[in-house]
Amino acid sequence: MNDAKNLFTRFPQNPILTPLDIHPSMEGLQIECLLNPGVFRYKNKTGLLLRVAERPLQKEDSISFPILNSANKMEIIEIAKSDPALNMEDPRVITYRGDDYLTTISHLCPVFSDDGIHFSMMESTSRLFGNDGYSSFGIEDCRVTQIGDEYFLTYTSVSPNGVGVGLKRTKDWRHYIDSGLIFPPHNKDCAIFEEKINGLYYALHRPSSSEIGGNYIWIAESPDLIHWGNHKCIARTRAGKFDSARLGAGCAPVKTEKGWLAIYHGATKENRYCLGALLLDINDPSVVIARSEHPIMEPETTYEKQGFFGEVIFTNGQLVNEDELVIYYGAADSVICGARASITSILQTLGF
Ligand code: MAN
Repeated sequence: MNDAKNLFTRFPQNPILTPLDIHPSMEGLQIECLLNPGVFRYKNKTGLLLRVAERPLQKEDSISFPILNSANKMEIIEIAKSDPALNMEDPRVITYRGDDYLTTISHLCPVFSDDGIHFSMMESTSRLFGNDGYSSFGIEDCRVTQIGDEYFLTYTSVSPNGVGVGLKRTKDWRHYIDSGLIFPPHNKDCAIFEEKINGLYYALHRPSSSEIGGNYIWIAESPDLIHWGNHKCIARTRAGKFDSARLGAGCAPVKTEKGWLAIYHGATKENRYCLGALLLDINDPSVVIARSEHPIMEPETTYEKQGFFGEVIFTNGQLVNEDELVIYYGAADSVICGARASITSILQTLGF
């Protein structure tokens, strides 16, 4: 097996999008991070569904962050940094009086490009926001699966009820049909396959537990994309490796002659996020044929090592052009980047 740690060639233009490229969703908020885009093709353009993380301009002595209140209105919570009940060790999360909050609220914003490098918003499309008691802390990290002329959006829905997977669908990136939560908390990183296998839809997902069990990749099947069952755990964390603390699927696996190729992220307990690959049986994707021993991409550049949350490469969207896999990814939870690799070279690292 090949030990290559970086099979991907990064776009020379990286980062291709930063918070300065998008305007905030409302007055009083600023964009802190752009990250983890879903990817799709629409009207001969490349589309990215960006995760836009916002909060108010921060003051010296306090921390402030937005949440959606019970009337679905944005409300700002402000806490003095001197308050002993405040824990802000993790830049992403605040614990206050025993309750967890996020330091930013995320929504999803579609942007489009003719060349896959320069992206901008399109007048006729609209952003997606949290809109209920299951998304009052925002919606994040959306995978986009195209089936026919319809796009299925599976995203992380965050609220005091927990972190679950929501499903919306659209045909025009303007009108969205909401199907509610398809996987209840705690679950995220849900990627629906782009075709049926033996008459059923399949999805990778990531339930987790702080007690027995862990942050593992599971697979489920469904007759209708709404009701999911026959859950099986297909990839667990591995001590001493790049995926020792948690792992989660990228987007819809790629169909190859050797099987379904699924790119995933693996992290250590120090929160270093790298990419790996799984090869799944073409007729029964709950069977793992091969798995990366080493990362196929790891944080290397300054924009991946330093940012809102450094040492992170996180992908949940890609395009396939014959043998070329183009991934778009969030770097250091701050900016959007792209990279390319040949599918053949990834399969070689898996022993094929
Ligand atoms: C979480 C994910 C991502 C994020 C990483 C790194 O696991 O949900 O949103 O990019 O952490 O912070």
